[in-house]
Amino acid sequence: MSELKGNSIKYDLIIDSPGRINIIGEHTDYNNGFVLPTAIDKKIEFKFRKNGSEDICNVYSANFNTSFSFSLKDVKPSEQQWENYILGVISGIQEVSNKLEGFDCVLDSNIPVGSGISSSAALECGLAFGLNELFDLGLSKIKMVEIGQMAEHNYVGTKCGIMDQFASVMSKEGHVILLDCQSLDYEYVPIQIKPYKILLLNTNVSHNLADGEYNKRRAMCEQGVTIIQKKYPEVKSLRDVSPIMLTEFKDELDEITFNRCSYVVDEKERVLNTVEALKNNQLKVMGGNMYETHEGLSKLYEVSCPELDFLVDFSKKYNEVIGARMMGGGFGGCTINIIHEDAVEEFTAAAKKAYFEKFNINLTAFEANPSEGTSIRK
Ligand code: GAF
Repeated sequence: MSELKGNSIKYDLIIDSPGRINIIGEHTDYNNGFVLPTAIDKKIEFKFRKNGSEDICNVYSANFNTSFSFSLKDVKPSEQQWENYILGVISGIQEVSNKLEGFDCVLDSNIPVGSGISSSAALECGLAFGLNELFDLGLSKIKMVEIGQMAEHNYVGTKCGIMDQFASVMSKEGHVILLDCQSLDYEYVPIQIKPYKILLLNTNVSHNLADGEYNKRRAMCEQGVTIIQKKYPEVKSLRDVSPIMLTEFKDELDEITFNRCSYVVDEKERVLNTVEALKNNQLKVMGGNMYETHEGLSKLYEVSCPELDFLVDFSKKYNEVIGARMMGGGFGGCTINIIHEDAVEEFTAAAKKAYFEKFNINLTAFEANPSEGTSIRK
């Protein structure tokens, strides 16, 4: 296995698989709502080669300097969580194809793990994409997206929606994707926001209650739907519920479930409103919506944390920041900020200083540029 590390080895194929941002539409994907994500210029590089074996596969992660091997004849969940992202994808491919054979794969990533920009989807989708190419599996892009999502459900244990995998595979440079998570219809919307930039501030915290809490949020939304269905049987998900309809259930739903549902139905409207604003270059409207989203995620959906709230509040002191919010599943990771290009340097330095003073943790910051989805390196 150690020879896999060698740079002199010849690989058959190199794949770049990106992380993603999401302008707005958080925790809406598994409620069949809308999202507005895109891939960014942070990615995992995969080098692949066939190794001539019928079934033995070797995977090496350069970042963690760790490797593992498995047989295609015996794919099952592992105790090592990172291996499950890989094994889950292999298992998903085996459900639809018997063409896999032994391969070697070397991974090298510049996506910060646990930062809410979905290194996990990049891992799942890059693997599916690469193996599809290497073994000529004939999988459609949507099939690869679904295989990635199911790896997360069945092997990792997070009942995630489809946004991250969809963004990782389907994105187009310079655009965000308006994705309808119910029909999977989508539209590429240009994102030309000059003189503004997209700046991510990474709290560098990842509170470990995240996974269980994510699944609990999903279950609560489904519970809410079950109660609403007693009066409105045609309602299939929170996608079908308007803010006014929801108020009819204020007494029937317990307060926490009501708050969770209330955030989701409002967020659905905010995504559509934000797309119109973006198309009409009303960037301050877009930014205002992002602040509202953060408020909902923090107070009603309760997936924020003190570090994220601090950074969003801090951004409000700067007129040059027109919108900010926590991004992704929550409980840590990054905030996404829309900031005037002239203010990036000063704001970043001030945020780093204030954050360190408050939490004794180093903040990291980087600009995110809407980029192409998973692709073969030419
Ligand atoms: C995580 C999940 F993987 C996504 O499906 C999505 O629900 C997101 O959290 C919240 O919007 O990234």
